[in-house]
Amino acid sequence: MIIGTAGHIDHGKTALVKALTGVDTDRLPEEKRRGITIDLGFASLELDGVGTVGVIDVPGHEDFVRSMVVGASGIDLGLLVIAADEGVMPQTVEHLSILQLLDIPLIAVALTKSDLVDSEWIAMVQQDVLRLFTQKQLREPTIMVCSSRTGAGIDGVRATLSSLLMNVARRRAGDVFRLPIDRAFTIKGTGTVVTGTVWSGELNVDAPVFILPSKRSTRVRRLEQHGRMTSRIEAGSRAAVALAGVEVSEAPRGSVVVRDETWMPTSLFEAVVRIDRASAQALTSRTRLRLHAGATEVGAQLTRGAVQRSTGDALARVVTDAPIVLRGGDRFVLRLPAPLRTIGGGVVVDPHARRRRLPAWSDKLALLSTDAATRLRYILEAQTTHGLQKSAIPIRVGCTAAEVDELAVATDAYVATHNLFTPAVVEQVMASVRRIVAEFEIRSPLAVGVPTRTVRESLRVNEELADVAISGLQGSGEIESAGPLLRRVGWTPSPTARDVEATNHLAHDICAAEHEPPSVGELVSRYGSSVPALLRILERQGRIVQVERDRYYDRMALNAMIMQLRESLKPGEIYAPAQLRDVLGSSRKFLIPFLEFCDRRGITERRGDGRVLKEIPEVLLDTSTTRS
Ligand SMILES: Nc1nc2c(ncn2[C@@H]2O[C@H](COP(=O)(O)OP(=O)(O)OP(=O)(O)O)[C@@H](O)[C@H]2O)c(=O)[nH]1
Ligand SMILES: [Mg+2]
Repeated sequence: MIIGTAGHIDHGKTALVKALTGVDTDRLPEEKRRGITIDLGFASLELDGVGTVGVIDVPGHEDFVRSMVVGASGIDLGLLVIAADEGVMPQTVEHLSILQLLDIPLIAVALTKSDLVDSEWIAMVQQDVLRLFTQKQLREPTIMVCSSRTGAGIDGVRATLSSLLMNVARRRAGDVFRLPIDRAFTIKGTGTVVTGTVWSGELNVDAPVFILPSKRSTRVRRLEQHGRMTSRIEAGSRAAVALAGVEVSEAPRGSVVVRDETWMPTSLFEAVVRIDRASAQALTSRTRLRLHAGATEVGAQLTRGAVQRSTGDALARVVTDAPIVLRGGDRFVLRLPAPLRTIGGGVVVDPHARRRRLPAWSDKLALLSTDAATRLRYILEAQTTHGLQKSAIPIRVGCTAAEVDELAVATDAYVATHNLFTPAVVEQVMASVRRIVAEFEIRSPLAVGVPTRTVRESLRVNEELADVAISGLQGSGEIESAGPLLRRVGWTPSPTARDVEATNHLAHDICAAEHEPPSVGELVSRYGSSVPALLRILERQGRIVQVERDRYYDRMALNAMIMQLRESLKPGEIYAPAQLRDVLGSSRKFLIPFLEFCDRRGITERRGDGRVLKEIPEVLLDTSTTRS
């Protein structure tokens, strides 16, 4: 569990952390000199019934809000510190907004410096605090009155934190590992060490890991959790990871340690955003914003789609200046650079969005109710015929691997071997298959079916989706396959009387020409465009054999030519084309394709330009039983 402080400058955050833990987290010389916190501070707190809790102390100064966002990301409880003498101040409000945008599960208020004011004043400040939470539509917080100077109320703070954290749900088990790096330094003898809050998953010593977005791969040398050496770190803890063979510069704040290879950096994502009304009006897709996600800060621009009137929530496409690491469901904060202020934030609904027009608004997407099933449905619809790889879902959608099947059921997704598709897309592709087959039947009434390959090529969709659609139609008894062909169940070719007559002409012409039959082209010019289909009918009847792409032979004539070869050639001896021409009496134009046909059938074998007759059993000579 992790507690993060929040609150206006000088309101007593660091003093309260020290009163609770004994640790002065302001360790930089500049922090000591100026008496303010500049960078994140870390301490551990032992809480009855909870165990060791990590504490992150953040700066309150308005110039360091970016560090505050880093510290507040991934915490379980936001401790909003308000000095009783000053009450609610600008960064009290801004920090509270950030905790809310980051969806921190618990927010509690510590009213410090109670030694400086009387009880009447405290009651007044408490009212202000409650009003602020109401304005932000936040649940009424627990308010703890205390003084770090006198120690009054400090035990009460400790007890209240215990009871609040006891009821916080543990992070999901079996999730992918992620640790956003908030500090990186070198320790003599150990090398590069990075620290951060473990957002999800577990990690063991010696595990191979990656640093993103640089994709640098490395290995875990040593681990510390809440300041103690350990062999394993877990979600919801503060951890230090010693990385093998990595320079500090290769693992800067803002990069992320992950283990699974499915993590990928992104610079285009889709999100639901909520921008405060005053800023929203001036915001265009060219406005340059600062985006804070986890420990990362990056320049970004966003294009908003339809806005929901009541809440101001909008779908948005966000383009970042540099690649960042995001997961479905991640929260982020948006700030305007000049004047620097927080204007809103959002939740990632598709971290790896495709370039497209944003879809219409759906109420399910609302910032505060976007769950994993909603995100999966949204992504699947965006993926259309591309489908969504199952292995990518835990990161893309933001769920554990164990939840994937359940989510697929919840969204009615069609589950193929590797991908998920929406039922609508499967139905749409099935309709295309029906249309392609029907059109083919109309155009080629003599065909026995459409080559399955032709159907797949015309569909132009993910292979797996084509399979799903075709086998779906086979399953429902609409379509059947016949060898490499597909056809409507019940389809038979329907030759007309003219076709039958033309077939006889063709068979006759090919037979009469013996070893020099006319080409398909010549036959088309004699009898018209149905010739190729009619030839295939003759071929299926076994009356003719395709010897080259554009020429069929009468089967009897072809067998006679092969017999001629076998009778005239001595096995083992090489014959040049000229000698073979004399044997067969064919001109070169016919001879070469015929010999190549014989090579393919294993009757002859090529040696240089010449041929050797192969010893083969008589039975294989029947050309109708083997197809090229
Ligand atoms: N009287 C009184 N003074 C306090 C108390 N808590 C803190 N202070 C004083 O208030 C000043 C600021 O305290 P810090 O704890 O540094 O405040 P902070 O919120 O950490 O400030 P930043 O980190 O710079 O935002 C210091 O001089 C503290 O001694 C308190 O309970 N009572
Ligand atoms: Mg401080």
